[in-house]
Amino acid sequence: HAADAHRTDLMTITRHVLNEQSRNPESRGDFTILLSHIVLGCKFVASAVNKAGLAQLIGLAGETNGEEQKKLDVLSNEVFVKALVGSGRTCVLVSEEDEEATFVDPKLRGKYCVCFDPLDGSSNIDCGVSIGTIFGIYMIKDKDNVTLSDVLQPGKDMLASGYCMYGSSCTLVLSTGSGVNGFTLDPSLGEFILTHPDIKIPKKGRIYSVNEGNAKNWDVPVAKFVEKCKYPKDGSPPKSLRYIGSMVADVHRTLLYGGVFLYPADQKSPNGKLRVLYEVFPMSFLMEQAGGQSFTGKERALDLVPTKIHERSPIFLGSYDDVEEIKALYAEQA
Ligand code: AHM
Ligand code: MG
Repeated sequence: HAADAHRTDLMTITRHVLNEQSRNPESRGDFTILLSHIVLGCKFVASAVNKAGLAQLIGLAGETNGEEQKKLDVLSNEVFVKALVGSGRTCVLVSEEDEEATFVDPKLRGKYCVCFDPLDGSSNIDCGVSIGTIFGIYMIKDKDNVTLSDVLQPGKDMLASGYCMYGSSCTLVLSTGSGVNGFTLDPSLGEFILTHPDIKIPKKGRIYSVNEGNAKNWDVPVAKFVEKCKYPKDGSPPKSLRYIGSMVADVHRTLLYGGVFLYPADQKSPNGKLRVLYEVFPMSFLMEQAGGQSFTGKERALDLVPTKIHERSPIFLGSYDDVEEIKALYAEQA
C-alpha cells in the first residue's frame, strides 16, 4: 500500500539534501556535512528550550554551586560556533551574539561562510512562546584570501538558508536554491523528517503581521497599507492581524498561511530593527524560493549589499500580491 510505504520510508533531512546535492557532479558531500552540524546545533537548542522552564525551577529550588546558569542564547551560540568550526567546512562565521566575525583557523577551514542568529526572539523564552534559529550560507571566493567581504555579499548570492522553529513541534525549513522544504523533528528518532515538501506561499494572504505599537512613527506608505488591511476599499474582507514578536514564528506562519510580515523603518529607527545578514537575507531567500517576495521599501531585499556585518534593514515579506501592494505605495510616494 502507498500509505504503508509512506510510513516506513522516512525521508530524513540528510537523505533529502544528499539527493539534492547528487544532481551536482562536483558535489563531494561537504554541504551535507556542514548541514548536519547545523542540524546538531538545532537539536541541542530544541532540547535545551524544552527544559528551560525546568532548569529555572531547579535553580529556584536552591542550586548551591554558586555558578550562574548560562543564558540560553549564550549557550546556544557556543554550541553552534563549536559545531560549525568542528565541521571543518566553514571559514567565516557571523553570529548575532558575537560583535566580531569569527575567522576559522586555517587548519580547520572549509569553503562555507555561515551567518546565523542562534536563538532569535529570546525575550519570549520565559513565557514559552516559539523562538528560533536562523541561518544563511555563502561560499568563499578564494580559500587563500578570506576576508570580511566574503560575508558582505548581496543576499541573492547565498547558496542556502533556513530556520528552525522551537514551537509546539520543532520544524526546520530549508532552501538550497531549488524550492523550500520543511522537516519536523521526531524526538523519538532524533531525526528531522520531511513533512512539508515543496512549500509554496499563497499568492495573496488574509493576514498582516506588524508591531502596531510603533504606528505613531510610521512613514506614509506603511500607514496607508495597514489602513487598507483594516478598511479595504475594494469590497474584500479586512485582513486579520497576527503578531507574535518572534520573527521565526511570524515568518513561518506567513509562509504556510500567506499574508505579509512587516518590520518597517520608522522615525525612531530609520533602518528598522532586523539584521540583514542573519534575519532579513535568509528569510527573504526562503520567501522568494516559495514564490513570495521581499522588499526593503527601496529595493528587492536580496539585492541589498551590506557594508557592516550587523547592519539593519526595513523588511516587507510574504505573499507576492501583498508585497506588490506595498511596493506600489512606496512608488506612489517617490
Ligand atoms: P532579538 O534579536 O532581540 O530577539 O530581536 C529580534 C526580534 C524578532 O524575532 C522579532 O521579529 C522582533 O524582534 C520583534 O520586535 P518588536 O518587539 O520591536 O516588535
Ligand atoms: Mg535576532
